[in-house]
Order: sequence, then C-alpha cells, then structure tokens
Amino acid sequence: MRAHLLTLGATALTILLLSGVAQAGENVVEVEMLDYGYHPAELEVTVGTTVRWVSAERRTSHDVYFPDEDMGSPRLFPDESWERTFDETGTFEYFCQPHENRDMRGVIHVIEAE
Ligand SMILES: [Cu+2]
Repeated sequence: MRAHLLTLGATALTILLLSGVAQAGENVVEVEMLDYGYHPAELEVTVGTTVRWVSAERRTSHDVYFPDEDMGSPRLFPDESWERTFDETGTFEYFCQPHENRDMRGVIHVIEAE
C-alpha cells in the first residue's frame, strides 16, 4: 500500500514537471535581425520569457552582446538563432559587436508577471 502511494506521488510530480516545461516552451518572443537592426529594437516581456533572436539577413552576420553582463551570442549567420531566458526583472541593453558603429542596438525590459 505504501509503495502504491509512493508511485502515485511520483506520477503526480512527473505530471507537474512536464506541464511546467510545456508552459516555459510557449513563452518565447522573437526578435528579427535584419538590415543592421533588431526588430523590435525595444521589447517588454514578463519574467520567465525566452527571447529568440533570429537572423533574417541574406549575407552578413550579427551577434547579441550584453555589455553589463559581458555575455551574449556567437556570430549568427542567416537563418541562425540564439535564445536567452530572462529570469529576473530589469532593463537589459544589448548591441551587435560587429556593427556597434552602425548603432545596431536593442533593449529588453523584463517586468514582473501579473
Ligand atoms: Cu550586426
């Protein structure tokens, strides 16, 4: 009997974990990189959102670099993408290192989930 209850508990936990993963997967917002710019360049998301940068360029490559944290993506070539999940509120400014002189920059505002 005790073993049976333990099995039920483990099953419930598994279902909880799986549903949590499914919810996280739905919360993705895309930023397109095109014509030496991020579109949209300014974006507001709630905590837990994953932002996916997708390159829609045909030739050049871009990256996504967050200077305050000294972190970011590798060079992204056409059709490549990179994701970052934002787990804390705040303002996250970033720019493209190869095209900083072209003022290729963006910002993510992460706000509390309602
Ligand atoms: Cu660039």
